Amino acid sequence: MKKRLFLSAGVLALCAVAASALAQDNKFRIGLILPMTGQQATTGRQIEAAVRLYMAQNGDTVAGKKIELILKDDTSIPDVTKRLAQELVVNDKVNVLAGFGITPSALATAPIATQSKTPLVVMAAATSSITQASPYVVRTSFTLAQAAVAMGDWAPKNGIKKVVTLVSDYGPGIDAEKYFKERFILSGGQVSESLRVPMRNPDFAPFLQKVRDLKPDALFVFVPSGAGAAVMKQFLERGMDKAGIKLIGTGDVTDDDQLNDMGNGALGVVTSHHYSAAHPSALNKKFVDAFAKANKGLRPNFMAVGGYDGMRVIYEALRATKGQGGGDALLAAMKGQIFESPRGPMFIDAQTRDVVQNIYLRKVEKKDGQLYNVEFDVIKDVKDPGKSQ
Ligand code: VNL
Repeated sequence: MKKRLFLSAGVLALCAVAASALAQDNKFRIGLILPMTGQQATTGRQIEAAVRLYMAQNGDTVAGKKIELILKDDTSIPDVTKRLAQELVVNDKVNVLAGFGITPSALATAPIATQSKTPLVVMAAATSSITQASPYVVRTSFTLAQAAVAMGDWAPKNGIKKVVTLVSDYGPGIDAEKYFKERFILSGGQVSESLRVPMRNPDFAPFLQKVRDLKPDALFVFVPSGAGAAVMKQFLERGMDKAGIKLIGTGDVTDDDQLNDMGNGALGVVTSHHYSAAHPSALNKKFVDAFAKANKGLRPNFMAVGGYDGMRVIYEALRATKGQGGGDALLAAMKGQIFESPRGPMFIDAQTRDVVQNIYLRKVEKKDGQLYNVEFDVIKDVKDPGKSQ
């Protein structure tokens, strides 16, 4: 018994030595947790491609540290995300956690960031409350509140008085519904019904039938990236456009990952969002071209830009801390970063650790034979409206 105790103490000591050797080697480890399979796989594919592009363009050595990317597939199951994060922190000694395709995955992992003092860079998930779940969360994606408020202001000024809302029934959908509704009603709009569809394996048909019967001026939609094409298809199949019902929403529904395959029925759909592959800047053109070249012609969507900018925030924090900082120093160096993204100007609000950025109004148009979200108006430097309460 004594001997066994002694042995396990020895093993433990060895582990501790190995762990501290790992922590002091010349590597900087990024634990990237993404949904690479399952319902949210397109989000994982887009972000992984963008992260690898950023590394290819900016090198894999920063402030004398070799960047090591450790990619894990959480299949968008929050319990799996959390377990993977724990393993990455304890076994791999990652310096930063990044990725997080959906809100429940980010929320499940936030306590691990807090306990281990590890910065957690949210590249996709977009419910306002995520940054409040841990002081170590930094976000480079967007919030649904940011995008939905812009549509709530635009719609009533453009002949849309009566709306039905249809959202995915979880964090970002509930935020989209709330912030759209609040602004829309403030300008005299009327929301006749608010419908919520299950997040997993949604069937939009019965909901769309209901919308058709209610005959609003427009249907406001939020569905997560990857589900937009199914909504569009069923909207058109039911002849809702011909019945005079417009489709509006946050830009998740006309996601650049799927938009070009949605067909001409998508023409004219107006959405509000922070990123379009058609954003007319030199930097974005370079980004879109390089991304397509490295990925068999794939067009980057708003998930990709969240991943790309997330890497920028991590690289610059490592540079600013000269490769010597722990989690707290890295976090401090992430706060307040200001730079030009392919989406336009953005910064990380030092108080909230959330992204401040332009929100654009865009209309689906054909350009060079392809469907794009063409920006026609902008609301500058939008802070997350979900932080004011
Ligand atoms: C979320 C928000 C996910 C917006 C999305 O696609 C999206 C989220 C996967 O916070 O879960 O488009």
